[in-house]
Amino acid sequence: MIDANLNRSSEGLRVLEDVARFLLNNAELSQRLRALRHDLGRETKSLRLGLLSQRDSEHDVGHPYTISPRERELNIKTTSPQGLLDLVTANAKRVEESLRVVEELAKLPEISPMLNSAIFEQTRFVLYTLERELTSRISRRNKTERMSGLYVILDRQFLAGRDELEIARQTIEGGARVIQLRDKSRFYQDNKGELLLVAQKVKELCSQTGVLFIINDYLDLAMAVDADGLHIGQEDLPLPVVRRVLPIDRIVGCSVTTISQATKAQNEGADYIAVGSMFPTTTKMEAIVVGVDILKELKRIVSIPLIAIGGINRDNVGEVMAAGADAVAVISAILREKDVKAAVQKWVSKMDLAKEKCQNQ
Ligand code: TZP
Ligand code: MG
Repeated sequence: MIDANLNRSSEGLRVLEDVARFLLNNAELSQRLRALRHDLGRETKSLRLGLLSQRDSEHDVGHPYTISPRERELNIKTTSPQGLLDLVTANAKRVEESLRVVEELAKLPEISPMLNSAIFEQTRFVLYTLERELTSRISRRNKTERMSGLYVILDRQFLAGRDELEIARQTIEGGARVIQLRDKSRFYQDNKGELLLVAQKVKELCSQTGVLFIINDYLDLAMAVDADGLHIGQEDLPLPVVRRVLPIDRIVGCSVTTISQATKAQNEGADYIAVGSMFPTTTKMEAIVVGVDILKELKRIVSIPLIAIGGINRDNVGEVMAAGADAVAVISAILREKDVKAAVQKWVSKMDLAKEKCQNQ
């Protein structure tokens, strides 16, 4: 039992470690998982020869080949993971359960002199936290992978009386991939109930069409409407606080103007960053023009998606994409158009062309 369960736990840990390393590109998580696997190996090193000499896999009644091929096939069909999230959950549980078995065995008087039960208990608790972090990363990755193309910010100020839902519909039909609801003039500040109704309708439309739905600034609204994520700036609630409050599968975007703000945001768990202003803009009065070149530098330094923002129009969007933007966020250049759908369509084809050009270079 000890041999089988130590094998189970180190194998399961290796699966989790490789998911963190090769699929999530997360050095920190994969190192923590590796450290756990190595610690366990060290703890049980002195038992290794004894355990191996007791091993008799061929006569194990649970050996996979003791059951019929048909039964085995059925087993594989019913227990196979449906996706990465399933795979991680199954392996985390495998490790947690096998650690628990060794922990209980280590309490027996004939085993306790050789194995310290408390070590297995501690490891199990470390893994509970790691399982949560891995699950959170994977469920958010399903969203951040969609963070590309055109990101349209719906700000009431620029709607000139038009209906948010109608403009959202046109934006989506035109081909935008992300919609953010923004209330910079704080029109809805004292009327959150009304904004909630608007947000619910836009969110419903986004869910039906597979478009990401982000709320700007208002954490309460993002929670109430179950948005895909929240976007914050440097003066909003701190990122770690937002991260702690939001459900683990919701994304957080952060506005930055410098390299150090960008690395800080990434380290604190931002899922994407909005960099800008790329060019002069009259939309945000306090905007600092940081220029396009910062994108090239950030591309080398951070691994989360980069959203370029500020003063972007159809003439300069190619330059922004060539510099490394994963997505482009726009307010005025789209919302000032009468025919929003047609405007978005033109943007999307321009961006597709620019992307093709980048890939051919
Ligand atoms: N952050 C930096 S610039 C900016 C924001 C929100 C305004 C972007 O609006 P526009 O009209 O696309 O320049
Ligand atoms: Mg803000």
